Amino acid sequence: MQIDILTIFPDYFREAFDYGIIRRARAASLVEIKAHDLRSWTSDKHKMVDDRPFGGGDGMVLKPEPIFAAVESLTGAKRGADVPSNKRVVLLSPQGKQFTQSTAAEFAQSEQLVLVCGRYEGVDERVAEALVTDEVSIGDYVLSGGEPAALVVIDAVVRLIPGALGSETSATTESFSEGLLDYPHYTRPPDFEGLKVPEVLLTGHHAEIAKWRSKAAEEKTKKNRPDLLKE
Ligand code: 6GU
Repeated sequence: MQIDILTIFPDYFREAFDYGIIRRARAASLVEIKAHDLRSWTSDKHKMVDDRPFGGGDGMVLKPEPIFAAVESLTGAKRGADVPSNKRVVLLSPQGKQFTQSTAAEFAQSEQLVLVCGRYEGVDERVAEALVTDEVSIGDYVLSGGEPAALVVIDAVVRLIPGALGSETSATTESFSEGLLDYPHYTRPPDFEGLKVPEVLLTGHHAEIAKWRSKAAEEKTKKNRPDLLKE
């Protein structure tokens, strides 16, 4: 997979992909990740990427021309409708559809992912209307730019690329893939300052342990994410 990030802060991503699973996936050539400076697709001498909003109001809006030019040079497609089905062009914005584990699984199937990071008070809407294949948000809060969201999306996607995780089963038993949160995990010591590990986990009785884990996952979900149980 090729991942291209379009941003006015390419240095934000320095070292971001040098750790853990993403580093391993890159080293194994499962994914190549590049951060591109949006300003390199400007054609004026001041390298302007933003302009004032039509209709008035506070703040600046990212101009369409550099973003359209960048996406065309990275994907070969001029419009979202012309982007081949093995590629995704994704606008990261608080107005996007909620990014979930199933979005991550879908994106993990693609050969190229272009992530467009929004900035300032917004991005010219023609990018969402005509250029991208998807517009996603990572949650109901406002970030000052799409860059942290790009990191989140890349992490969630790369670990789902076949071969990126140590064991192929670990992605299917974790939180959300079954509609529930993950079960609680414990390691040594069995008694930490009076805080005990549930007895059943120390027995080696695999059927009982599986039963305990499934019940504990349900209880944890009821406590922290009751919304998931209603689905
Ligand atoms: Cl993708 N971008 C910004 N700027 N804010 C967000 C977001 C994205 N997702 C949640 N909040």
